[in-house]
Amino acid sequence: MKINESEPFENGANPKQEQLGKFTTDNQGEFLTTDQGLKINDDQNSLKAGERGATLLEDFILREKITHFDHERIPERIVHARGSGAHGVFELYKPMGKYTKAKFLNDTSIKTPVFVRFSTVAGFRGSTDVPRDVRGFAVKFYTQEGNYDLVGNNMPVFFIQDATKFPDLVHAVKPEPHNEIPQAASAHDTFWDFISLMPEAMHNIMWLMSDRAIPRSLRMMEGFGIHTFRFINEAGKSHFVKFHWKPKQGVLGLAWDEAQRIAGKDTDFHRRDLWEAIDEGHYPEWELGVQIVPQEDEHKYPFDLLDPTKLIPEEMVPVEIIGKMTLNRNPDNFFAETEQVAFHPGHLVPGIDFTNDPLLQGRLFSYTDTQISRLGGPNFHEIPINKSIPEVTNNQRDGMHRMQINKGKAHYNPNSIGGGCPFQAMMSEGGFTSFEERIDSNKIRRRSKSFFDHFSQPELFYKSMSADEKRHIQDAFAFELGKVKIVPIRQRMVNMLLEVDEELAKIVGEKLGLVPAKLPQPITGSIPADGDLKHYHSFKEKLPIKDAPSLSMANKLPTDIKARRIAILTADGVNDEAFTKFKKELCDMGAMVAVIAPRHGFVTTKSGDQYPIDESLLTAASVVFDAVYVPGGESLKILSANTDALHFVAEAFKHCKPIGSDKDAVDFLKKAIPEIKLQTKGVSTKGNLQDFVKDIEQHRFWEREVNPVVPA
Ligand code: HDE
Repeated sequence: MKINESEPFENGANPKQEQLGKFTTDNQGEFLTTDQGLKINDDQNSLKAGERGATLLEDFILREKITHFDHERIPERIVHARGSGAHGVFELYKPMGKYTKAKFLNDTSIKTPVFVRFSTVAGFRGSTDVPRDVRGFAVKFYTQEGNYDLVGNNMPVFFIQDATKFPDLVHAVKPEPHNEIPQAASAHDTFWDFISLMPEAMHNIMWLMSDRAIPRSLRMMEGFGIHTFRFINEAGKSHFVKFHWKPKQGVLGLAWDEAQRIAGKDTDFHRRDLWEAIDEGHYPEWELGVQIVPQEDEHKYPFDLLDPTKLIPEEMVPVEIIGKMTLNRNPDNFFAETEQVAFHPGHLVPGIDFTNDPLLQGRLFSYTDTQISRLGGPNFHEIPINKSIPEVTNNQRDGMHRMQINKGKAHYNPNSIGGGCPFQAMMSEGGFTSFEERIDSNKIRRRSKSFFDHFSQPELFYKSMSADEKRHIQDAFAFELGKVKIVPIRQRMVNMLLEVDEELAKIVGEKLGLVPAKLPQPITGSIPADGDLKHYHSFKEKLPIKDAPSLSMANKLPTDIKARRIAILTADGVNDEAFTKFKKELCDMGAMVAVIAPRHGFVTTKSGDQYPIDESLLTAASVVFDAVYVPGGESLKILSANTDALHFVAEAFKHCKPIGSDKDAVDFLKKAIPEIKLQTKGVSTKGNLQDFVKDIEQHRFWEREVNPVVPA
């Protein structure tokens, strides 16, 4: 059966959900069976030679169960092993026919199902969600023309300019080979050794040292396709395009100290946050934006559009918002969906094509190759989560775990026995054709000179940061390099920073006890054995802008408190109104509110009403909340005598979070934070909901870090 091209996308139907539905089972009301469908009578006792005798080899039920168990694990992804997925839908705001013929970007009535996987890069599958790391942001669009994958990151640039360096980069950042230390961390010798010899990495390194690398939530980060792609319209005209995902939830980060504590308190912090937000109906949304550059303008910019270590500042080419993605359904089964999903930047639809970005070109080989070893063979496209909506009809045959049963004997093209089927599609029938690009050149192993400005964009990035963001970047460098044992590597990095920004180099140098020095030219470690050195000199191109506000997270705060986590810290004897009114009003605004008390069970208010406690101080930690509110009442006596309660508030203050309270909770706050200034920004002690909510929208009050009052 062939799926009618448009039918499943109309009438609000979700064709992917329907397709997946055919593969799901919940065992409800069913007998327990073997893999062959045989009903099992006893699944708890193996077959033995007598009640106390040895187990018999004959026990095929036992053998099947244990054999299957023995093979439950598949190799984890070599990078991006730790991830979280969700289903959703993409809706187009306006037809993009002027630029692309892709159907899902032309018809605003179509709702395209998507599956998204967010990930960290360096850590193993079971590692923490909150290391300092790039985050993967991979989206599979199940379009009526086949699957389109936008496999991006939460940062708009990459570390290297050529795919051949990727294995080196990944070896350098992964745990060191002799002792497999450290896990999910870049703060070690091999990573910084490599980076200090790789000036092209500096732009991505600046992003990595910024708060972008410790997102507050997967819901609160931007996504980028990084490479320049092409849009191709019906007339065959090409435009260059860069893709952006802009979260409606704002772009927010954690404090570094907080991230390290979360790694111990809740390693699944991001996974849990995404799951619970979707589960509770706070569906995260991102708008899809495009930066479009006409083909004729390819050489108009002081950077090369093919260089993946460069972005196009939004101040130079604005981002046009064209649609919205909503994540509205959690996976039914982590392994079947999130683990087995296979992304590939080469999964294209007509109307979208590649450029010659040498990093992108290398990726096109890697992704199929890695799925073959990870998912066990060439038929991974048949795994339900990877299946396209249009039926697959081709002459690919056999291989491990083949599901499709192809009838007939013509499995080659051209054929006459099968009536010439399956047919090639003409362009008018949706047949894909590659963009015809004229190339007249020597075959050569060399980088273009236009790729050798490694520092103007890192400088622009640093200069565009707020004072708080700059301080975080300085601290991050000092932390990471402080963990490096080999001092010459630290020195090379501090010297490298001098090429980016003198102030930054000096401050980081100061923290490490080093004085930045000018690097010799050429400074790149990517010089071939017979390389002519003159080809490898770095330079700094003059950018037409000095400041790009679009790069700063400080300009991307949310405008509401939806799905933000607020702790109401209380105990028995709390004043009824203060407690119930605040809780209700915060929940009505879409916040995720948890009642935290010294023990589990119920909290009894002053009037004797009882309310369930969500988490006790035995298990809860302030680091997993965005803000804390302390209502007044007799409860304050209990809290004042509880060191965990005092620590809870002090830690929230240390991490610059909004703290709200009733008037009578002031003494409790002063006991928790003796040097607290009640007029400090982000502390509202008048029991005023509006003040507290405004502070939560603000997210953090980073200026508290300048003169910290909470020790460690
Ligand atoms: Fe990937 N990358 N990558 N990468 N990448 C993989 O594919 C690779 C690069 C990205 O949630 C692997 O299925 C090479 C850039 C994401 O399943 C592998 C190069 C960007 C994910 C691979 C790059 C990415 C991957 C590992 C340099 C941002 C996770 C498992 C040429 C634009 C997808 C897998 C998921 C995964 C190779 C560079 C993003 C080995 C060779 C640049 C989000 O194929």
